[in-house]
Amino acid sequence: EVTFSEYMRYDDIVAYLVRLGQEYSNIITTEVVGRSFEGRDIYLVKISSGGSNKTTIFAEGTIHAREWIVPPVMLYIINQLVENGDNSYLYEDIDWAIIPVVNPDGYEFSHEDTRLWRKTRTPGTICYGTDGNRNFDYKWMVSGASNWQCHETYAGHIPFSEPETRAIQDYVLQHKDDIKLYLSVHSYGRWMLHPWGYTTEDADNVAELKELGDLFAAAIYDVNGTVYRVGSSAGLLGFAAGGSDDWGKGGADIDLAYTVELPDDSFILPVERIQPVVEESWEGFKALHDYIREKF
Ligand code: 0X9
Ligand code: ZN
Repeated sequence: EVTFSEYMRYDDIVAYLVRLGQEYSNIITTEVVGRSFEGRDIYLVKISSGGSNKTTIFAEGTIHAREWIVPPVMLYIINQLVENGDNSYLYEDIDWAIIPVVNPDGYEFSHEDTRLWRKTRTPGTICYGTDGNRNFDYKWMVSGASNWQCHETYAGHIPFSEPETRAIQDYVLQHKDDIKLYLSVHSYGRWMLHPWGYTTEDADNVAELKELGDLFAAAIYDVNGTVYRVGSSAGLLGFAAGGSDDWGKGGADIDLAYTVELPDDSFILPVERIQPVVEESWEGFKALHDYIREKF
């Protein structure tokens, strides 16, 4: 069963998703969209009231293993959409496609061995792992990424070298005409980041990106007073190319793409923080939905 009072292991997350898929088969389907390097199934959950080619919100999380607050936030979105009857309006016109854990190998490794593990678990000749969020094929390696396999931001020997990032690529490209919002969920720092990460030049639609980012931040602020900062990745955090958000916008042509950096000021949050963070984040995601539903 799902819990927001402790951090769940990957097998328990999958068991919950599969159980939901069986119990609420009219609105939720689970799909294995890829297999991690170590052979774990990568699950995508689709929530839809039916029909085809509907406007879709795509969200992926846990590309980075140590960001443990991300899985609960992803699961809370799914839980609230499916198990809370008051929320059915949120999938009336809009489909949701959610990959809660992109990097299950790293996530499990961060539980079993190295708590602050970030990368995948693909072995190199000397070191393990590629930074999934430097591995996407848009302006790959042009800034803020490493070609050294032992570095935390190792971009991989080629773009999309990782089965985990390829799973995202395959799904998103297959559904790119329907996906109107691309979300990459990370921690930490309370940032709502929009492209670009590879350059400090403005995106063509920077005004709209900022406007919607501000709506997200305002909805969250109203819950517990948590303050998010909104702006471009490179401008606020510094250069980092090969991120999934930049690829979503520049590679897959999804105009509205973001990286959410959840609270707090560490990768390690006490379990008492899970419930307040998932609740406030949910208000932010609902605000994003409302905008997308209105616009498309
Ligand atoms: O550096 C990252 O990959 C993200 N920060 S994290 O602390 N979660 O690692 C920020 C990514 C922002 N987007 C791009 N740079 N494209
Ligand atoms: Zn991250």
